[in-house]
Amino acid sequence: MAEYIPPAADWVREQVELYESSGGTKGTTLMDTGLPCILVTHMGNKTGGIRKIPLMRVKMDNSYVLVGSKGGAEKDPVWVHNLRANPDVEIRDATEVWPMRVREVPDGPERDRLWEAAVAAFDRYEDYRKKAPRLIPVFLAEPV
Ligand code: F42
Repeated sequence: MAEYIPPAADWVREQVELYESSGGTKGTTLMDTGLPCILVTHMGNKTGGIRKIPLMRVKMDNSYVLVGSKGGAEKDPVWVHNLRANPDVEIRDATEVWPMRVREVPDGPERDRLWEAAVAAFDRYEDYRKKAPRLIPVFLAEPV
């Protein structure tokens, strides 16, 4: 059985722990912004370990848009590599947990629509888009 390997960053690890240990009743927002987050449980593509990351909640019908912004950093977050290698994930949205499958959405009209929904949910994504010297990866997580 693969084991859980916590996120490297303290603030992220703490949010994951609070979100999960409270059954999705606490730690469900980005710091004090009040903006909702989801938890994406997935598999590390090198360690095979269980990885959990909080992302902003961008809901579209019964799917979620996952945005590899990492604050507009130079490089993609490494969870992007994980999702590309293993598309089967589990999404916790507050008290509910869903098995989902992700697919990366290439540049084009569909991605434009997902991007619009993402910015509507979290306007800082637009700042990150301007800052990042890369096309920010966008995935759509759909119910299996
Ligand atoms: N990040 C976003 O990109 N988008 C968001 O919308 C977002 C929202 C958000 C809300 C709350 C919060 O607490 C954090 C939020 N974050 C958001 C940050 C997000 O949770 C991640 O911390 C961030 O995106 C960086 O992701 P990362 O995968 O690059 O994490 C690094 C720092 C990390 O944990 N590295 C690990 C390490 O040990 O250094 C390795 C993690 C890993 O997955 N390793 C893979 C494995 O096999 O286990 C290998 C990966 C590889 O190919 O190298």
